[in-house]
Amino acid sequence: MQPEFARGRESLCSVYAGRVRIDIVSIFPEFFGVLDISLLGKARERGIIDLGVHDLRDFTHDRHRTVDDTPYGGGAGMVMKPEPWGEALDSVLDAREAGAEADAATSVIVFPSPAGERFTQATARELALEPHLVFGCGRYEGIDQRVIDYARSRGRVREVSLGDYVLNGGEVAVMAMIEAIGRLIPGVVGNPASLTEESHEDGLLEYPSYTKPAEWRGREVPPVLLSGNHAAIDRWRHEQQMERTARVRPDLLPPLSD
Ligand code: JAH
Repeated sequence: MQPEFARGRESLCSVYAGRVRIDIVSIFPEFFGVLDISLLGKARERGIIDLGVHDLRDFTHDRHRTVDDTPYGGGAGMVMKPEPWGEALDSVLDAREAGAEADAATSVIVFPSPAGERFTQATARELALEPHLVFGCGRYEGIDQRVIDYARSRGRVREVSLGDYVLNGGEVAVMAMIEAIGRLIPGVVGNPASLTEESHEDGLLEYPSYTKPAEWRGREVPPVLLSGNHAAIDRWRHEQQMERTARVRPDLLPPLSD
């Protein structure tokens, strides 16, 4: 039996995949409080996205709630211990498998890492189709590798990087990924056309946008946009996209052939 919100939605959007569950494991669960007041907060209220944030330290058993230890083989910094991670992942995945009659094939477990595959709009589109996402936020020098190996026995694991820079932990990366994924889930963003018109959806950077007034501080809106000639406007916007992309992100253009 489908819940009421899903039935109402199907008539509006035939690709609606149903309720999406997102679990986050972090030593800073409070960090994700802003998700309640953002765009995604509305989706949660409407029952489209079901979010669970879990404190990794709740899965420790010592007085100091220890989550890290020194690295085998030596080296700088600390490594996240496997035991709390094993219990946290078991807790989240056991609950899912019991409640949704799901199995290991159902869940995607995402670990943000500077050593992961690059997160792109294509990654966001893939993950927006999944019914269950688990985000594991590492800190320090990373998580004991056996945790990632164990996670592969409990779901499909993706180690993903937002870009070639190092953060202090996965939390900010997860926030960015959830925003990119969440807005692609039907019903989260009001106007679906605004999704496809964004930068990257067609592989080019966006054209520049203007609104009223037609002149501001001596700067005029390009006259073609006031012409009412929609073919000319489409052509101009495409030229702008090509020019911007070639100038700022030539890596996004197809390779020049000889
Ligand atoms: C740093 C765990 N590509 C962005 C990114 C993602 C994750 C991390 N750093 C950068 C990170 C330390 C510990 C994850």
